[in-house]
Amino acid sequence: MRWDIFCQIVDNYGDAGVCWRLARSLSSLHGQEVRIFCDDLPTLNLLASGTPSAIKEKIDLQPWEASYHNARHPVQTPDVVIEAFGCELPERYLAGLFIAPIKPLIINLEYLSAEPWIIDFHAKPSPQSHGIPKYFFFPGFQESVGGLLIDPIPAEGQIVANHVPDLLRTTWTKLRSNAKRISIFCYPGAPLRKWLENLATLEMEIDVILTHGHSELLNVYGEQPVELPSNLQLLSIPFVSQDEYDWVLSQCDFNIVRGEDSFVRAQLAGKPFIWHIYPQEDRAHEVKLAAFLDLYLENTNSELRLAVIAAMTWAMPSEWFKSLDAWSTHALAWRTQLLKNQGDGGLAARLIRFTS
Ligand code: TRH
Repeated sequence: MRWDIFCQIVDNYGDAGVCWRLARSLSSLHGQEVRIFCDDLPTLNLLASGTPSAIKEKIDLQPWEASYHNARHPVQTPDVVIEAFGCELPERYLAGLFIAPIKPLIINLEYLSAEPWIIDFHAKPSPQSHGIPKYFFFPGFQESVGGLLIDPIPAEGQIVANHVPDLLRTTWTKLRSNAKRISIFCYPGAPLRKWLENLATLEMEIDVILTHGHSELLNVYGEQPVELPSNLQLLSIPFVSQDEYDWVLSQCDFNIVRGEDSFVRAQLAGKPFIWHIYPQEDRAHEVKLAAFLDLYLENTNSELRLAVIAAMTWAMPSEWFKSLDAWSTHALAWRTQLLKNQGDGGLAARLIRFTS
């Protein structure tokens, strides 16, 4: 089938991250023909830059405006149109669909959620006055919803050091072999400075990998630049490609992640993590986090449960770090369970089945 994916990058990288991962899955795993229309091609290209060229070359990346030409004859009608995160299709593109002899299916690809209510809304029609069929599609964890983007599935465990991506080589030479390794990718509201200061009070060596922009974030928080005891080493890395970032997650003992894509990747890395969920004004994010924790902690004992909840709600590391080993074992078991649940191919495969 032919797929047109519409991607509008609002403020962060998540929209591009999800669209790219979906496109590569549809194309490389399922042999679909995919075009992405994006309003910020440089960002999309940056994320995609680490993807093997044999995969990348098959996906047609176009600026948003290129979709307007659809109103000309002959119309290049896709079979499926994806509105990522409910972005609105350009009117001139829609106009082309009106005159197309065979109408595509439009899919409103929603935000990932672990909340049970999505089961009732997933795959339901969204009737439009223009008459082109449109459906809601909810990514999620349960069997009866849209699934997760799991491609590419990272290898279990840590990869040997000689595979270090070029951009990360200098940083990797500074890592200490006995130190715990933590990567950080969170939103500005996190109590990061206090968290790191507390982390430094633990009697162990810890290397902290700050993703792009986070060291600046740290110094903005306090009047003084951060000065921490030497058991804690802070290392900044540049913005890397999506595949390279996945690799970083797999190399750490603990990760702090944020929007939907890094959240899923942290789980596939099989490592403990804090999900710094995107904060919403009406505090809807707290309900979403609780729904995820209900699933994630279903089979854990009360000690680990309390430790994970404390960590995910930004309690200081000294309160829960002693549970890291038990949490690591759980994270691996959760990864196995997740891959089993998504054994039907996850989101990309479920989309194909739904639209075929
Ligand atoms: O960028 P995000 O904060 O995106 C979020 C989410 O989509 C959220 O649901 C939405 O409401 C909000 O934006 C507006 O986080 P996310 O989803 O984890 O996406 C980050 C992407 O960037 C992911 O694909 C990983 C990638 N990435 C890199 O490719 N290189 C890097 O160096 C880093 C740190 C991330």
